[in-house]
Amino acid sequence: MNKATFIPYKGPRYEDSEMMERVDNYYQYMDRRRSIREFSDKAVPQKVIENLIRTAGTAPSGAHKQPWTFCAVSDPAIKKEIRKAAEKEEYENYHGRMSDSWLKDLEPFETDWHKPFLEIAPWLIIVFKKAYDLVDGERQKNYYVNESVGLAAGFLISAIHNAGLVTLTHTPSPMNFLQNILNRPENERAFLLLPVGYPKDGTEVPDLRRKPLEEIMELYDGK
Ligand code: IYR
Repeated sequence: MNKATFIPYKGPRYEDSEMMERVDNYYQYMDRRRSIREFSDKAVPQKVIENLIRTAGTAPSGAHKQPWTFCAVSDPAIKKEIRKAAEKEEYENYHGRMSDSWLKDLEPFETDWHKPFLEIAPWLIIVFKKAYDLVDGERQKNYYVNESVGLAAGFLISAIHNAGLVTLTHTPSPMNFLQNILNRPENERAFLLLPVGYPKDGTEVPDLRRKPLEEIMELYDGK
């Protein structure tokens, strides 16, 4: 049996007033994050992308299996190939595979099958989930894979926002072309594609409203 070694926890701790200020600032800051579909081609240093991915890798995961791989693509030839394959799938989605009610729900976002951002954004990060690990050719089970990789993707998105950069949670469907183009092993499945970069000058976002606290929180305080 593997026995864990335990070490003292060294996380931060704040007095109540500082905590109040921090949670308010963090909320205000995160509330400025928006999904962006129009990117500038301005370069982002590889070191920045590496640290964003390091941050994503701090997410909790089932039995600490860390069942993820983040592919960082800046090669224009690969980006072009990904765009071509994604647009082929999306064309089918928008011309028959998506239901009328789905298309209607997407109208406010003015999306269509064209995905130029896949070539314009300086980086594409493709998040893969590892359904299982391959250790010396043997399958080893991972746990709560979707939850774990979803959490890591959330950490990544907040790290991108913290860097003053923007992204879009893009899910071309089906996504198996990514596994082929990026030559990933058989235990990896594409989970999410995130273009990362600066927004195009003057880009606009839909005037959405986020649900207020009363709509997303139910309190059980015994009173
Ligand atoms: N994957 C398609 C369609 C799409 C679906 C949802 I749900 C969105 O929130 C946005 C788009 C596309 O990328 O256009």
